[in-house]
Amino acid sequence: MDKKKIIIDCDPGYDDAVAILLAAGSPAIDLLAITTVAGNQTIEKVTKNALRIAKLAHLENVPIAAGASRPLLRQAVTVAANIHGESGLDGTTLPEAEYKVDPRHAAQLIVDVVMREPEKTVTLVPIGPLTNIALAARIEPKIVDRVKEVVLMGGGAHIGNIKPMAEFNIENDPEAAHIVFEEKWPIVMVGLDLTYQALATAAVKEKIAEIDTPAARFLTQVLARFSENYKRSKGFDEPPVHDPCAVARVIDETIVKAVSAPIHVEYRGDYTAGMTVTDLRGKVPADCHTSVALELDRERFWNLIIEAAKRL
Ligand code: PIR
Ligand code: CA
Repeated sequence: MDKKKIIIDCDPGYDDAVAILLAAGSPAIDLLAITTVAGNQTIEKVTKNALRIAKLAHLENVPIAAGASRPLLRQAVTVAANIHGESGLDGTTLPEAEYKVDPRHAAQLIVDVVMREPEKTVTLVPIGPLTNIALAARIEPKIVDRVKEVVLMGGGAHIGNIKPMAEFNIENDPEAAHIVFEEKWPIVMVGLDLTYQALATAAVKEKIAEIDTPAARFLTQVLARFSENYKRSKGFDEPPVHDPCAVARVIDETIVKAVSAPIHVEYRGDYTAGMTVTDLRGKVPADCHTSVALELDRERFWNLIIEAAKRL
């Protein structure tokens, strides 16, 4: 089996950590690079977290580059300390990272990897605000044709989380999201419609708690704190574990089913800035390059994570 080559652009973050572990522990994935963006926490904090998660997951040979510390036009990201804590991973223990961050900007690392690899072999997996991806597309427009696909966690066809109709990753940098969605690369939007089906239930947490590996012990801490914070801050009985859904889509597209639909990002509305306007009325233009994930196979999704935790 040919492994799927991916770059993860992230802001860890509890669920970003799960996504990185899933990629690291999946035999179907070849993780070429990790890049970071300010989102759940500041760029300094999320980059440090990425380095430490990578250490835990034996990813020492994967380059990690820090990227945007703020959105393209807007002043600053609204960090999600209510959900992810002051460090971005409060209440978890990780090895100290001694390995170095790549000297390149995240956007440059993305460009370099996509231009180096054969055409249409690299999938971008953005799971934070889209600032680095927009910058990469502007630094080297050729990447748009070269990338195989962009499978992102963000947005939603029917609902938002940070605002009634806007999801955090899009709402933090709507202009960057607009740039990314208007480029003609194939995009799969793995948004809240899908990730609200990926709830860390008590049964799931029990299964992970039974696994005796460093990654599984860390995952148990992650899911415990994520659950508490989602309960306190949003009233959810079980937390939606968003980001690994995008990685799962790359591993096996039958686990995360998507339908073709035009999607545009609203970036000017008083109430709707950050909304991903998804046209699900049915008649899809032949040149439509976007699709929206709507249906998760929960059992197979959690099995992917459990199997990855066993391997790490
Ligand atoms: C999750 C996130 C931000 C805020 C809240 N309340 C919950 C992060 C996750 O890491 C995920 O990538 C996305 N943003 C979900 O909106
Ligand atoms: Ca994230």
